[in-house]
Amino acid sequence: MFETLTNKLTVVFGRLGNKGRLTEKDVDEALREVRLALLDADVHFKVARSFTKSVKEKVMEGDILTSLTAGQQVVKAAKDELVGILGGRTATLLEGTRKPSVILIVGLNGSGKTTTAVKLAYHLKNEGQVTNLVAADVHRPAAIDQLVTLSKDTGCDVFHMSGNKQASEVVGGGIDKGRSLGAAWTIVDTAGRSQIDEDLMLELEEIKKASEPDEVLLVVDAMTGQESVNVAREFHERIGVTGLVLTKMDGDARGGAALSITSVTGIPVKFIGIGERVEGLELFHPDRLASRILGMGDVLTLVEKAQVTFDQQQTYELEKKMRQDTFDLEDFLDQMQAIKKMGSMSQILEMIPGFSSVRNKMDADDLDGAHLVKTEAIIQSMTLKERQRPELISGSRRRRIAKGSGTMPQDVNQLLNQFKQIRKMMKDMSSTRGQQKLLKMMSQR
Ligand SMILES: Nc1nc2c(ncn2[C@@H]2O[C@H](COP(=O)(O)OP(=O)(O)OP(=O)(O)O)[C@@H](O)[C@H]2O)c(=O)[nH]1
Ligand SMILES: [Mg+2]
Repeated sequence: MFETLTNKLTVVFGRLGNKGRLTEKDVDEALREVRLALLDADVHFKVARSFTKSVKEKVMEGDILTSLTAGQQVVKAAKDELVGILGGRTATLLEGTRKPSVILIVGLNGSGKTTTAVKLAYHLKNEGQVTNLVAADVHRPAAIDQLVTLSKDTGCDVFHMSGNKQASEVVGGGIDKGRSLGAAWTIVDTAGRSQIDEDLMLELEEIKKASEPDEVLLVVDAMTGQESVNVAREFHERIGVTGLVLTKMDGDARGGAALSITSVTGIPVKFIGIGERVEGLELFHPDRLASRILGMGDVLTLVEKAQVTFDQQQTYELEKKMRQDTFDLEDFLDQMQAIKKMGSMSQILEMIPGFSSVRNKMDADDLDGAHLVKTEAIIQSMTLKERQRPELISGSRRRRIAKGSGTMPQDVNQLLNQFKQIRKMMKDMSSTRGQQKLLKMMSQR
């Protein structure tokens, strides 16, 4: 997400952040580069202009040029401003007073409405809230099947009707169904069109009247560029939009346009879609995204993802093993497989502070595919005893394992060394002193 932008900004701000006192010219030059990088990422020109203008003003008003940490303060001013552009604070879903609260999902054709409806149901269900879905796209014959199939993994009920039904009728039935299930949320997937046309708007108005939604989420494909700003404006004028979902933020979309929407229309972004899988939805946190864009990482999201992925019992046992120093290669394999569930390795690395600069030097394939597959193959070629006591692995065993996994003895060696380091790090971390050290490292960011 925003790789190119992040890379450019990391260079500019990295250079600035390392400087003590600054001249006005230093700041102007840096901000000029920032503005070009923003425009290049398709951020709306007015937004880019007002961003650099505000940062400059803050810097000059604050009289910070002569400070010994001037560079860092400029970076901080830029981050605060970026957070503002992205909407300031995290916007949560609007709940109604009656149950279920109704969420209408609207948007252009192919923007990701159906996928988002399912992801959102999965997200809410994971939070322990009963949620049902309604298939109100009555125009495309395959639409109902698509929703039903995608929802299988969520375990949420999908309401649909056969025959020639009006969308608003289906919605009414779906809300009744939600009520009978005791649902907290009913999510309505609606039909899209290739352009904003009158029929669609009339139908949506009818659905809105029939369902009195608490939340109207407009799904916007982040790849559509500046046009997305107009789409948002028009939907908002006709239907009244309460929140945005930006989808396809996983690609290196020049998603800057999408980022300018809030600033231009005043509608907050509530979620972002990052991938086709049902887990690929994140709450939109302006401060965290700003950190990520500026190459400062996003440790909080990473921790939350880990919490969802690892269950409590597993975490407890892992901690015990770390404390007692009995973590073995069998556990390592389990962990690796669990981490894979958190998302792609490159997505995870993106959230680690400072990693964006290292990441460029690494081959994405190496991160996501080849290397992990190799590591897994090596561990799988070991006997259980070897996994539990890697120190048993002698030269002849090493050759056997390499042969079994289609790798070289050096690869086996490398893995064993890596594992030793990880084990040592874990032991350190599980001590109070190690944790204090880690906290100190993180708080210095
Ligand atoms: N990479 C990526 N693909 C996505 C994301 N969200 C949706 N898609 C893909 O985009 C395509 C269209 O998604 P749908 O959910 O069918 O879009 P829709 O708005 O319901 O489409 P219509 O009902 O035809 O208007 C599908 O191939 C999805 O898998 C995302 O966040 N990232
Ligand atoms: Mg759809």
